[in-house]
Amino acid sequence: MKLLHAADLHLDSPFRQLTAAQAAQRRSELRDVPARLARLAREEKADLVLLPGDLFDGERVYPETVRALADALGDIPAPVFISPGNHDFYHAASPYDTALWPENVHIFTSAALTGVPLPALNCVVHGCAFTAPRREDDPLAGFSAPRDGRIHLLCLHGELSAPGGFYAPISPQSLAGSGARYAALGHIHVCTGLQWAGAVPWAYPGCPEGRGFDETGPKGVLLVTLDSGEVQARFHPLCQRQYRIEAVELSSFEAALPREPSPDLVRLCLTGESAAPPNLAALTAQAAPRFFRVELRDETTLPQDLWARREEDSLTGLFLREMSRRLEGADEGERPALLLATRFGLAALEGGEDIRP
Ligand SMILES: [Mn+2]
Repeated sequence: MKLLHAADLHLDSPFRQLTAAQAAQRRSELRDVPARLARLAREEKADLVLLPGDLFDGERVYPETVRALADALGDIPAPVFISPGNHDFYHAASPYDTALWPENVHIFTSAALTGVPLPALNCVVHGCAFTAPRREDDPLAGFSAPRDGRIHLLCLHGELSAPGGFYAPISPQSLAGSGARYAALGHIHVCTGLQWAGAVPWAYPGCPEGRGFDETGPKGVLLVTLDSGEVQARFHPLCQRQYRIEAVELSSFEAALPREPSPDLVRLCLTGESAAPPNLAALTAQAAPRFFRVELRDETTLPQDLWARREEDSLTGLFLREMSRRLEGADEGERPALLLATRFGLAALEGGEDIRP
């Protein structure tokens, strides 16, 4: 049996960090994820599609987004299960209740775990719904799948953690005690690959498109195969663009830029030594045409030989001694401001050009 497991699409995410035009483009690309997912399900001949929650980012969902999701899922020649999560929790006015959904799509609407038998696959899919933005109980508490020869699968949105969480804290013990053949989980935006709670395999696929620099690298879905006793989960990238964070030596900045424009959203962290702070505005303008979006961070340090001048019997020496003393005691958060202060101070002392932007 082959499963397609995807979660956390977060359709209609606002993409607030982008310009209005870029945000609209990203929302449109995100809206295309269900069609890509459906294509993959058809190509891979998936027997079942499990979507454990956060398909929508929030309450405000464009009608065209709901239509795009429903149409794409209807194009999958296999049963599809949705377990609404904390971002797209089930309620009477939610798209899960108001929209028309294709016949092959089953949406769990109860907070209590419910089993849906699929006799053709000799399988039962157990799932439940968030019915509010939070739930603090373990949706699996006390659950144990009957040993009836059928394949019992879980489709759940929640955090695998100790009790006390706000997002359906599923305890590793209750997962291990569930007797499931596979637990398709949603909520964590990083792909975990296949993990085990006792004898129960579980995974989070992560989100299929990154939406910020906290969601970097290739994003996608899991293709899970269940054969007699064997479970395998294969990550399949589905994203159109990636968020990437890369270090670039200031001295080779131009050479580090890609020749062909990159579709990605990239944060370049400038490294190396520089007496003056890099002109971020100019460098950003230079890099901008090479990426869908680029932002720069200055992580350069002052040249070592400049610090050697702290031995000088001069005002500059006195100033550098004081600043290096402060830098030694500083934590990571304070260092950038102190380095900038050192640069400003040196420029002022040496009569250099005013380096303020
Ligand atoms: Mn989520």
